[in-house]
Amino acid sequence: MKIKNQLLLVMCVTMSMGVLDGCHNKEKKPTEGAVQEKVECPAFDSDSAYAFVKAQTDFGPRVLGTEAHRACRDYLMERLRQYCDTVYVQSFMVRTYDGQQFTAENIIGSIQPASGERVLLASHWDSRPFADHDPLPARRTDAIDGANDGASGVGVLIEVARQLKQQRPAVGVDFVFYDAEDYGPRETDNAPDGEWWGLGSQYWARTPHVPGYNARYGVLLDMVGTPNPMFYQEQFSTHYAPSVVQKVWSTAYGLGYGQYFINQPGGVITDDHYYVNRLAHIPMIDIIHYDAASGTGFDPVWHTTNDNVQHVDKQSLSIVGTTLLQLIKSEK
Ligand code: AHN
Ligand code: ZN
Repeated sequence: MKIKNQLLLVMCVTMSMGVLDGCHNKEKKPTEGAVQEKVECPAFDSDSAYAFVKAQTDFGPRVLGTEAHRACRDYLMERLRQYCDTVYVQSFMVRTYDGQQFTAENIIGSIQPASGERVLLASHWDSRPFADHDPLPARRTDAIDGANDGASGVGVLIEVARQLKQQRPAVGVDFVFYDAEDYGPRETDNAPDGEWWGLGSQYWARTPHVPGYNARYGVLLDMVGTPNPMFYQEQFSTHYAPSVVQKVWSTAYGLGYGQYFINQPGGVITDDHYYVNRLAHIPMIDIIHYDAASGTGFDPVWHTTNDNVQHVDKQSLSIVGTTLLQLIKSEK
């Protein structure tokens, strides 16, 4: 239900930044499987990434229509202006399953926007308006902090952007923070049929920030802050973008992260990457913690009031961020 469609283009203010020295990853010999060649890369700083996660949750739940949502939008734009060359904001109206209407905003930061060779990195930045899986029934109408569910991926990506500012990639990179991912119906809602999750990515995939936008591939992060994460190969990812799954999992393996990036199929998850694959036809995968034994398939704090920053693990952020930096630096 598009009532308004604004596209704001904001040029980035150039900041003077110190230049970091090269690679901090030790060379390691692969023992099995196809491993991507290691390239020089900047060091992902997990304290910095964690601070970017906490800065988001400090606003409170970033629920559509709230002041925290507006304030966090401004914060994310500021961070992208600092680390990217060009920042875009897409404002559009969404209608949620319960008949409400909200302004939603996708926030995009681009490095080397003129390059025709691009990689898309994304996460959602909104937080769920209700903790419908909370163990305490009385808390199930509370909004969630979404430290893992939303903020973790965004925090990793801001830190990746900060590192790439210090060591420029050979390709263009777009950081896309999708809004309105997590306003899907509760199991107890009698929702009308419809595609109620991923509203921001659906809008973006139909109306990209740059007309005719394309990328070599995309990587979505969702719930990457779980301690000892288990990144099984999500099945829409394997279906639509098998070579991207191979590339990312072998890159992680080469970095010594084989125990976290598990070479086995995971869930079938209707996440933002689904719409990017289906509607924009850009091959995109989802790096998402999956635990078949947890009941929900996700982290135990998923969609509860316990999804707060204390449950976000710095090492998990580092595993994902280091893998992304290696991936980007291997693109020629
Ligand atoms: C469903 O469970 C329908 N979608 C998972 C997408 C999601 C929700 N990611 C974070 N919160
Ligand atoms: Zn969620």
